[in-house]
Amino acid sequence: MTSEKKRKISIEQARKILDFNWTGSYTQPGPRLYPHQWSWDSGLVAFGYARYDTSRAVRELRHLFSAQWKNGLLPQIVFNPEFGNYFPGPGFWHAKESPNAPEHHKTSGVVQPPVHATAVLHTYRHAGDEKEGRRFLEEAYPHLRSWHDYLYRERDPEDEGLVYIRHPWESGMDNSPLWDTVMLAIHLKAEEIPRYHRADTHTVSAADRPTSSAYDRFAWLVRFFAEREYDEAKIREDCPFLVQDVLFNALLYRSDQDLAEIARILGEDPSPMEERGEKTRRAMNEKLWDEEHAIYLDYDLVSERKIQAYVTPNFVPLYAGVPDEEQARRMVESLKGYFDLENEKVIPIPCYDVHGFGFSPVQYWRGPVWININWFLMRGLERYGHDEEARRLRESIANLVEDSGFHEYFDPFDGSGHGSVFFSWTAALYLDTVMDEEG
Ligand code: 9WN
Repeated sequence: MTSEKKRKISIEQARKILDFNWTGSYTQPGPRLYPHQWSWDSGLVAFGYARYDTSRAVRELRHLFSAQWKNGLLPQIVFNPEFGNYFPGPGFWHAKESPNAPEHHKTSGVVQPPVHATAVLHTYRHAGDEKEGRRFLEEAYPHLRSWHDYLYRERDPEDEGLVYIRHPWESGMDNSPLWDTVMLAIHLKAEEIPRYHRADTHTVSAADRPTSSAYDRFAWLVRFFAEREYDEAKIREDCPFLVQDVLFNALLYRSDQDLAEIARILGEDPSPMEERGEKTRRAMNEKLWDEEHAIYLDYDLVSERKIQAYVTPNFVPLYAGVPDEEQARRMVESLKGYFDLENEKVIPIPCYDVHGFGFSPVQYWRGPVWININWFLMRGLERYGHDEEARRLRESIANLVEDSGFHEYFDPFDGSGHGSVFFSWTAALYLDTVMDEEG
């Protein structure tokens, strides 16, 4: 089969997968493993829908916003009552203990990376009908403002410009080596471990998923939040997991800029968002930048130390425009140590240094290739004018998906697919990647 024909078939398949996972109001990230609505998945699939059906992107984001908490928290999961087979479900979260929980939806009580203002602006720019697009901007704007207000108010109590996450699930990279030292410090006695039944290990290979000791701590943290009725001030008093994460803050900075742009389009004052974003950019460069390795590092607020885990999502500040030109040039050099950007045929960038301690090619977030991280990095390389590297990365993303299928993630050595099949953001970002090339 010619590569052109292969691409045409894969584009059709990607659309079919998104249609298959579309429930009528949101897109399931993966048909069996992830039946509910996930926050950053919804933001990311909007980039695929923007290529062929912006009204779907509008409905996707609208459904997520309809589950926003009264304090602005945009939940990681909006539960669909039709599906019970996911742990932890609403009965474990007890989100209704919070006076801020939404009335008409059941949700989890944590968040995910803030890609939403970026997704909304992108959807608007691709909307065929200018009036409809503008109406959506008007509708989304107050939700986005209160989402960012929540983050800066509740997650940046010292007013540093950096927001913290309080659970690995909030990072979107649940099982990353980034969290190892923090999780190690959570000592649990047998009687402190909540009783629960996992659903994930019945659907996909248990060996690829987080260990049960990681899940014990995930579940324990959820119970910790519920016991404090999701009161952020009470939680931060003694929560053992409080991390200023690079990916999260980089995406927030990017979203701040996009929210400022939305304000400009709507004739509102963009300066509060611009100022807040600028403070975040500066703080990332002052506090999180690692001069020696030319990468940004996460900061653990509990032990008051940088987390020395050199994961590739920590190069995503390139996508957001956080580094200056010289920092970016050094970052790209450093990134080349993780991936052969000179070689056309290789598989895209793994999510962790293949020589890093605790690397695994197949374990969830501990080394496999994720399409969203590669897509951010590709856009980052473009942003700083590394066009040739960006082009190679684009080709390798496209080739991997065309050869292996629309999996959740991939082994960086042999390209085999792992995790959920028919994974929505793989399909959506594949579409955005290859259709970009075709104009
Ligand atoms: C917990 C849905 C989500 C993604 C995350 C990914 C995975 C969930 C899980 O799936 O996390 O949120 O059950 O492991 O790590 O990034 O949003 O696709």
